[in-house]
This record gives sequence, structure tokens and C-alpha cells, in this order.
Amino acid sequence: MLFSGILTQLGINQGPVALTGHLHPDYDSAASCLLMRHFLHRLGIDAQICLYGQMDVHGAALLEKYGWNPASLFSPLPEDALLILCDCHTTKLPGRVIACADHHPTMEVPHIPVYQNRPASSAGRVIYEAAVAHGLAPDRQADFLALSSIYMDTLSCSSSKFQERDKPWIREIAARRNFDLPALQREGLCLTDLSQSLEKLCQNGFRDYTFGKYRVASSYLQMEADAPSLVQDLLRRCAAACETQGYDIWIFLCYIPLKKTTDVYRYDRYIKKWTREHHAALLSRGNNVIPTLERSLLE
Ligand SMILES: [Mn+2]
Repeated sequence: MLFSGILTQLGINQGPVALTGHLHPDYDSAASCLLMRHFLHRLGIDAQICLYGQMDVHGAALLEKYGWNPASLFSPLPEDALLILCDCHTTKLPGRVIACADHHPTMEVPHIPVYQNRPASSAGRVIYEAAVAHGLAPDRQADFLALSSIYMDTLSCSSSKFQERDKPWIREIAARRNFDLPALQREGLCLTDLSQSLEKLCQNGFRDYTFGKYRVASSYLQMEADAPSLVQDLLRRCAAACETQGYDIWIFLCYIPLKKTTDVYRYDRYIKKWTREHHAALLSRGNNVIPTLERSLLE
């Protein structure tokens, strides 16, 4: 039992309680620390949230939108802290780890006195269910954090991480609290706001790179469904930007998270042509697409 275990540990060990997530925390890390802090507070325990690394931009924006200040979750770790890991089961932080609540089960179980690590849609959901089992009644905020952590961690309930048994709970809690599920659905998919001007859209997520003598630019869209005419408009604009800004290559990525597809469009300034590659997977720009291009250019 997560919370009774934590209470036991706090009876044995002395020190300030610190909650943390994985390096470069995502929304679920932040939400699960907020949930843990909330429920511990109910049990009369004060805890500080000490996330570390760079928080992902979309997750931080969502927290802010719903009233939390992401920067305030990065308190420096107090000395002699008793650590509770949320959304992870190892940490780079010093201190004594007394508990973990995670959803990344592993063959190699670390030595943590209170170890709760099981398949779940989000770590927030693990903590929430443990609190309910401990007899704590979640308030509206806790319901929201648990629900939103599921949407944000599972591409809006579409990734393999999503647990089907959460569906009835999601429906019930959304109806009871009047949460806007379509809005969470959009947030979870990290969809690009397509109401922006074409000029802005063709620069969405812009990055540029220099590989040897080549200058490369890239931008992307994350869409709910195919939008061929919008994409054609944007490709024309990207090509024009490629020419005027003096890039050799422009990579334009169209992700459809729900269909798990990626279209990689590549414009070459010297042949003035686009090529398209379709992938039945969500490719990572930073880990797949650009490194592959870099290798091909430098060969
Ligand atoms: Mn997670």
C-alpha cells in the first residue's frame, strides 16, 4: 500500500520530504507530483516538489493554462531529503529514496522500501488510485490532474500504454465534474492550432541545422486528420521560405497522432522539388528524421 507505506517510512526516517519526477519531466511527472503533494497534505505531511531538467513545452503550457506555475515545481532539493519518486523509479538526485509510484514496470526492481510500479495509463493514475484505496476522497483538482495526466501520457487514450479499464472511470468523472473531454482530447494529441495564419503554420516548430555545407530548415504540423489542401498551401510557402532564407533543404513533417502516421516532405532548393515519404509510425524529428538526413548529407 503506497500511502500506508509512506507513513511508515516517515515514522522511521527523519528529513524533509521531496517529490520528484524523471529528468526533463513531462506533464505526467508534474501532475503525479502535484497529486502526491495534495494527498500527503491531507495526511498532514508537507512535501516539496523538486523536479529537475527542462520541462517539455507543451506540458508546461497546459499546467499554466489550468492554473499551476510550472517553474514553482523546480524547488532546489533540500539537504537530507526523503525522496518520493513519481513517474520514475530511479533518480539522479541525491537523498534517501523512500517510495516510488511509477507505471514503467521493470525486470530489475530497485531497492526502494515502498515500491509501487505497475502498468497504468499514467503515474498520476497510480497515485490517485492508491489515495482512493487509502480512503482519501479526491477533490475536483485531483480528479482533473489524474484525468489530464492520462490524456497527456497516452496520446489521448490511443497509445498502447492506455488501460481500457480506465474508460468507465474517465466517463464518470468527466460527467460528474463537467470536465471538457474534447478539449483534453485535443491537448493530449498535442495538435497544432490550425486556425493560425499560413505564415505562422509553415514555421510551426521551426528548427534549423547546419550539416557540412548544407543549411537545413524544418517545421511540422500535428493534425487530427489529413488536410491535403492545407498541406499543399504550406508546402508552397515552405518552398518560398527555403529560397528566400537561403536554406538548401526544408523538411516539413505532418504527424497524425491518432493514425500513428508521419509524412516526411523534403524540398531541395537546387532541384526545386518536393519529395514525400509516408511512414506508418510516429517518427521523432530529433531522433529519426534529422539524424537520417544528416547521415545522408555527410556521406
Ligand atoms: Mn508517465
